[in-house]
Amino acid sequence: MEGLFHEDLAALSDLDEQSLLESLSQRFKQDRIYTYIGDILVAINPFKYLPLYVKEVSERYKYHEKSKLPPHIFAVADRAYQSMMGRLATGPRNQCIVISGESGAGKTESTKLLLRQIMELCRANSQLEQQILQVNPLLEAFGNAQTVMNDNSSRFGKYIQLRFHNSSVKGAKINEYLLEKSRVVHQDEGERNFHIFYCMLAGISPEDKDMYGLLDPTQYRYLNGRYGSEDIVRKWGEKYSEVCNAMDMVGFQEQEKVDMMTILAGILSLGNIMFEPTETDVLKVTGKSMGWLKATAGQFGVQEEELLRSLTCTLSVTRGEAIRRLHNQQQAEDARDSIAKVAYGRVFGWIVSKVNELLAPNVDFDVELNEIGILDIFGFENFAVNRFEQLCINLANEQLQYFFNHHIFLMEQNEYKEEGIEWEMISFKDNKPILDLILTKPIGILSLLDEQSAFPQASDRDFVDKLNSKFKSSPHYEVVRSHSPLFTVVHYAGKVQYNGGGFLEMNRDTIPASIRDLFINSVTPLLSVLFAATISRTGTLMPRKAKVMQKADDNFNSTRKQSVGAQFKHSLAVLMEKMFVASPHFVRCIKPNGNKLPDQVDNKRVMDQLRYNGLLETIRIRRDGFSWRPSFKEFAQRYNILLIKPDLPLTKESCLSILNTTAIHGWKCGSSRLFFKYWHQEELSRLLERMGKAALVIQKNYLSLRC
Ligand code: AD9
Ligand code: MG
Repeated sequence: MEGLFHEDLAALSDLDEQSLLESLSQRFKQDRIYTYIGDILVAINPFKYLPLYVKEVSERYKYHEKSKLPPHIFAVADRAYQSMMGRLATGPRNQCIVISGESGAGKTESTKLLLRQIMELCRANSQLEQQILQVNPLLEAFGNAQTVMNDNSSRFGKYIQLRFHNSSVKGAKINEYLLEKSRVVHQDEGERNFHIFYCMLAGISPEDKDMYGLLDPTQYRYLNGRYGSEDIVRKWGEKYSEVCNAMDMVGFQEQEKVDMMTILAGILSLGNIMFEPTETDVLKVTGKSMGWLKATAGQFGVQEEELLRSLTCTLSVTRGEAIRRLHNQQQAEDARDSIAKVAYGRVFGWIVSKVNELLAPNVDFDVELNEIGILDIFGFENFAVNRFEQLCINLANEQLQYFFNHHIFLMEQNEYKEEGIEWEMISFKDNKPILDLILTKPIGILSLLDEQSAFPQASDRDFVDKLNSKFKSSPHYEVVRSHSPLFTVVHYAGKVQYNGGGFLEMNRDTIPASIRDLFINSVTPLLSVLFAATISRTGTLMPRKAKVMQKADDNFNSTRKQSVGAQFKHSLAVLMEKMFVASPHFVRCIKPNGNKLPDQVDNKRVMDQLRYNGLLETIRIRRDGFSWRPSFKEFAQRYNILLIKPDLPLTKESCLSILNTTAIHGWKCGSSRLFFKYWHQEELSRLLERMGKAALVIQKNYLSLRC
């Protein structure tokens, strides 16, 4: 029984699914939430405070030897940092930490802990570090919301790139992926709008409330009457001051903050405008709605009549002739909601680009910067109703699972084959066919969606019919017999039924020219900047003047606007490119139960996650495989000091001579590289360190002799 609850599962000789589950859950019951599988960290969300992250622990994990301390997220930070500094091993200096797990599994908390510890490790320029840490509360307030799966669910994906020169951080960049804008206008049962609305309403002073024209929270339709108890409101209020502090700290101007809050207030008022049909087909806005219209116009800094016009009709120009098309009630409501979504989306994009401007590294171009990237995306989701956004979120998770599989299983085992290492193949669940189902051109779900989105007359039903006819025999697709446009994708993490309703519109995401013009002419400076700017290919906001410097994006912007699906696909591809050339570190988060409760393990749930994460196969490959595979040249260059022969040729023979002087065993030699177990790196580092210390002593003795 003893070895069963081991800190490193890859060290166990015999393990099946049941004992893996048992092992993890026994550790969890003792509040040991972290476990290693070789160099991979498994983290189970405790859903309670644990004294694991205090100063003393943080200090202990700095420059430590992995095998001497219990598994910890801080150890991952340390390893990434040391590898970035070139202290641990050969391989690319740029690092990426990939955190995965379903919604509520603990990815964002892990990201925050990693960031904090990395900042601790490179203590040098304290203001920049504080700014980098302060970005999080700001992004969370605008980009997170309560869902049924997580009270603080990330509704956007982010890749944080920390840039270093030598040991100190010089700047940071945040890439954001696909904010779930539809949440601004609609939330399903048990869910909320973005945190910032509640924070603002709870924390704002009475004077500011008047200034922004805000009323009682229960009045706002977009908040759906879900405000909360007194206790919750107090917490929102505290969060608001935190957000305001963060904005000051990061460097937002006073006027920018005022504008931002005014736009948020405008979005809330806008949501309350209702339309009444008349006999003449012209929609009317009366009574209370008239009041909301006036309020919105004031808050957005636009003319009331023009706002009304852009809600109730569409103006299009055909062969030089302006044609006005009146909206019906549904179209007017859609126009209202799309203004709210686009305004919120632009504010969010602006915050991210502003943060990037403020955190951009202030160094000469010829200074080489190394990078640690941390990926925290939205986890796999399966709600009662799954929309276009869920498809994109789940696609991102498929992509990450593929990245993991590729690194851990494919690349490694291919190398064994190529290099003539004796090896019994370990099979794994390859999710490439699911990625292909969604991404392949011209016949993948996203391409077919684009094809249908290009037809103004096409309906969501047409789109789903098309999917049904193309994929009915695919093992990863299921046709759903229903009047609604439903379809099912069999993802790596389970079946998800999607509602195709709204897919075409969300994918097109066009803003009518009249709405753009309305906002460009706004007297609220920020609003007019936001609408005069363009959104870059990666989804970030680019003011017109920045565009001049971005030739590639310029070319893109001069062509037809890309669909949301195509943009997302592109930004994922760019992300993967970055990640494939960095040294990866994996953190696999596990959600112990669906109730968000401490000390509770739902065995079936956890087993499902272990299975779809492929953890058992991962244990096997980490136990039997060789995760560190330096070329002869890389190895000889780094470890020649062990032979005290600096001019050693960088050949296989030299490597073997070096290794023969050590007591290290269990490695193998291929035709162009060496194959090591994950723990060998630490053993070799220890030898190097000992050698370095010995060299110092010799130098000291030599100097004292000369004196
Ligand atoms: V989502 O895909 O964004 O919906 P995440 O990011 O995986 O999801 P998150 O990190 O937000 O989940 O964790 C959910 C909640 O679990 C947090 O709000 C905390 O209340 C709780 N949590 C997660 N990790 C820890 C931890 N290490 N210690 C204590 C934790 N609580
Ligand atoms: Mg999250």
